[in-house]
Amino acid sequence: MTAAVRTTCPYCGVGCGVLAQPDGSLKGDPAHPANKGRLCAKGAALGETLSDAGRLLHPGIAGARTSWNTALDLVAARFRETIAAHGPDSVAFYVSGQCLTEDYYVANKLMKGFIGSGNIDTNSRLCMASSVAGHTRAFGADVVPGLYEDLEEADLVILVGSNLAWCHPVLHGRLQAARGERGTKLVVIDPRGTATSAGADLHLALAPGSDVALFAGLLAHLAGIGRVDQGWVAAHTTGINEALTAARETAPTLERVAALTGLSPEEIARFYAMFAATERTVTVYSQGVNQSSAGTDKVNAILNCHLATGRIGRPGMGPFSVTGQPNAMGGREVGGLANQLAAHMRFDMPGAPDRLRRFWQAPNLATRPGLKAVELFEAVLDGRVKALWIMATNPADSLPRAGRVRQALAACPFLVVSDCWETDTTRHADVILPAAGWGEKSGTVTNSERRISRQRPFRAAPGEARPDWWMLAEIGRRMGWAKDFAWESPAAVFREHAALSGFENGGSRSFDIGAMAMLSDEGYEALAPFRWPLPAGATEEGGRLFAAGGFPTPDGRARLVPTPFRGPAAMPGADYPLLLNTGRLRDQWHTMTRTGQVPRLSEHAPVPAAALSPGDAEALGAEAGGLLRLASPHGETVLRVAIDPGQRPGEVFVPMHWTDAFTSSGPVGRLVGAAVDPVSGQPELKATPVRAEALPVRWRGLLLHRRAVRPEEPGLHWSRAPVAAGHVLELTGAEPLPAEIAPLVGRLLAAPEGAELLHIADPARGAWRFATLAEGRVESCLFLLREGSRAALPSGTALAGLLDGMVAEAARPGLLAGRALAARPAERNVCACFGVGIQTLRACILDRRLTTVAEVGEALSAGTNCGSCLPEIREVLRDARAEAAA
Ligand SMILES: Nc1nc2c(c(=O)[nH]1)N[C@H]1C(S)=C(S)[C@@H](COP(=O)(O)OP(=O)(O)OC[C@H]3O[C@@H](n4cnc5c(=O)[nH]c(N)nc54)[C@H](O)[C@@H]3O)O[C@H]1N2
Ligand SMILES: Nc1nc2c(c(=O)[nH]1)N[C@H]1C(S)=C(S)[C@@H](COP(=O)(O)OP(=O)(O)OC[C@H]3O[C@@H](n4cnc5c(=O)[nH]c(N)nc54)[C@H](O)[C@@H]3O)O[C@H]1N2
Ligand code: SF4
Ligand SMILES: [Mo]
Repeated sequence: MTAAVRTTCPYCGVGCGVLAQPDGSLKGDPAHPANKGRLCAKGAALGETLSDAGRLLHPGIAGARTSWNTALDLVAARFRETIAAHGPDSVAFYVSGQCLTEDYYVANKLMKGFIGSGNIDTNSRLCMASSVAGHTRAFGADVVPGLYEDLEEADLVILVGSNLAWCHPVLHGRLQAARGERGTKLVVIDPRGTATSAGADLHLALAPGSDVALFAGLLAHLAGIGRVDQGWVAAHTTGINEALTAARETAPTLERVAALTGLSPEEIARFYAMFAATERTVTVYSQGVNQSSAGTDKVNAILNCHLATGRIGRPGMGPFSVTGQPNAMGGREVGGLANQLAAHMRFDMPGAPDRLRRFWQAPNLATRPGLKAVELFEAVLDGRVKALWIMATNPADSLPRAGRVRQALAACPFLVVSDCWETDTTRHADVILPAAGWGEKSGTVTNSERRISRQRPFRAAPGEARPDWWMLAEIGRRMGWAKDFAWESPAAVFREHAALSGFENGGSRSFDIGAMAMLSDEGYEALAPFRWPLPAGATEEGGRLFAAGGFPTPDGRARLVPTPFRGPAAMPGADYPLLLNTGRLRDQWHTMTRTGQVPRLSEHAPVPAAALSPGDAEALGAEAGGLLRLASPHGETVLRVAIDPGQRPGEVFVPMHWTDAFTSSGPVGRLVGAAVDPVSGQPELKATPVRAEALPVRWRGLLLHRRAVRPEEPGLHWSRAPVAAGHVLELTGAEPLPAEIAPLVGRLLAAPEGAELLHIADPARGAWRFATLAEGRVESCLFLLREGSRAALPSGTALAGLLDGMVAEAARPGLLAGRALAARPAERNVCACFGVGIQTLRACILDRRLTTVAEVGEALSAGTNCGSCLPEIREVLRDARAEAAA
């Protein structure tokens, strides 16, 4: 590589541009409009995920290596046979918002146009389906009307169920910078106190699932004080009376809203007054809204308020659904959900199926929607679906009732999985197809503001890994549709997708990138980020939509939708008295196949923990760092305890990231219920009743190992984090250490044959240290402490150095006592970009009397790169100030 390659970050839907430089380093692309050079901690650590180690390198059948030809022939044959015997609805694809648009287009065309079933669904069902349904109900199509600039040009930004500081850090950084300049007010609506709410002017910690009541109350309030924009509403909408009637029924008074939401009438009144008084208002919403059994109504309750005030599509105003995955939007554009067709066409749109049939010359176009994710896996379990291809998603961890999903995967007569790494899902596959990953494949993604950007390759795919679109096209050809799946490049797929978006469109469908239908291969290579719509002949990229109406409905008007209130599908009761909320942490990405390899990204939160309010922790007798057994009707797990004053009493929060590969706790998805929204089919991932029980801690330990070992000891809780040359596992034992510890130690150290064992035992103090050496290198180290011991464990990072290099003969006696092992308490990283830990930060702030984040940045660089840690730095500053004053 001689010139820098412009590409796009593969993580969140902000869609930041990344420059891969000739020297192999990566940085934010200053020319990309989404990030203008900035990256968050995850984006900045992308370079550390590019190792070939651990990648799937060759196709495999039943665990044995095979050739692409054999694997593809088998997949095509088994799909053909299954369809011949049981019909097209007996097969399915389950794909992902992490597929590129070109991959997605081919998958959808193959399933809906040629196989002839609607059975292609995507993990976007768990993510954006309620927004898609809400947009479609209100606007007539799945369209985000605004732009990122609107967050900077607003006077009031409302974040509903969004932890923007951690989940969309660069956009959050843009918002914070704008607040600094124009004093934008920020309201955060989230049951939990988060890094995002810490910086807000108003945090409404509402009862889980009560958003509809809050926004219905807002609509009724706006009407009550005459803030409805009557002229705009009359010209561009229908349904206001019905929506208002329903809103007034749900929320006749502030007191009623207060009763439903658990907020005080004063807080609610303050929020309503801010909304009513501020023309330039943007309402951003994310998974606290979508992942709910009332998700679609939550979306429409928000959209109703913007439509009623005509605050849409103008600078600094509008509802703004931020997307999670890098190509959540692209997947919706190609129709990757089971209830969509392609290019924003739907089964229920007059003329659409026929138009698509003609465009594709499809022999067998699906005539009705297919199975949505949760139903799809039920159908696999009960045998209706007999052949399934899973691509770029890890449902064994990320679907609700993950235990049941695993039963379905195990029961599936023919399971194909394409991924880049081994996962809890690939373990069940009959055929594994190794996928080219980020930095290796070529195509496009669409971010939250409708901007289409290129992902470009800058390194060779390892082994025989190939891009997903190629695998799908190969299967299409091998199933007998050679000319329909004949593309030779992603550019050719993109042209077809663009042509379809413009085909017989004439302004009837918002998604139109017809201008790209004739793009040359060179043009595709050079394609700069642009926003849709961009119809044939357009000279300017798409901007804000709907300020002057023109909605893609038959009458051109938007719909206000009545949203009667209902709470979560299952509420806490005697058996399951707490409510489980799940979501994201700052430095991990989903099931950790990539971010879980990067030491500095694991430092922010090295172990999965269940966050409890101080009151609940006390009532349960749970202590920070102790163990908690959590159980729901679907499964149970044991996790470490974190005590968080930001937790609402009665609620537990558990991050979604950890899997069986990283912890004995496994995925929290095992506990999560599968109630779905009746309109969108999106599961309620944020509200499952659970019960909790504190477990005693009998001993603690730390295990350093070259290999990613998975101890299986009864009563042992462990979680693993990567370090430079291996892994460090935190161990917590709920059963007493055996009197004879040698067998346990042997199993944990798992040393190779003939390894040398060093040990220091101090049973009187309840402390033991062991190391194994093979060929002059440390293989593993184990530190054990009986509960109550006054000794301390070393920190994982201090230990990590032991895996570096050879250990000289003379150094062996000192190995386990050496300075490297000084019992330094582990320091949690605050700034992942510059590796600044919490102790260092506090010490420096107190020492040098720092008072602002700018001063901290100057002193330590902390917070000066991506800014995702600024909320935490502010908190440390506040605490330090309080301490200094006391
Ligand atoms: N670091 C990081 N960033 C990511 C991802 C990641 O894995 N890691 N994933 C990306 C993806 S795919 C997505 S979809 C986005 C998700 O981004 P977000 O939606 O911001 O993230 P979550 O943590 O899932 O949930 C947001 C908040 O919803 C709150 N919530 C729960 N129930 C309710 C409720 O009833 N009402 C309201 N108002 N709020 C509620 C939760 O307490 C939580 O703080 O993040 C993207 N960005
Ligand atoms: N409890 C709970 N569950 C949740 C959520 C929650 O908040 N709580 N959030 C839900 C949401 S919003 C989402 S988006 C999902 C995410 O859940 P998943 O999609 O299951 O999570 P990922 O870990 O992102 O899985 C992506 C997989 O694709 C692989 N991969 C990466 N690049 C490629 C590629 O180019 N090709 C192929 N073939 N594979 C690739 C990765 O190695 C990884 O195994 O989780 C959902 N599940
Ligand atoms: S905010 Fe971070 S994760 Fe999201 S696209 Fe930008 S760099 Fe990637
Ligand atoms: Mo998502």
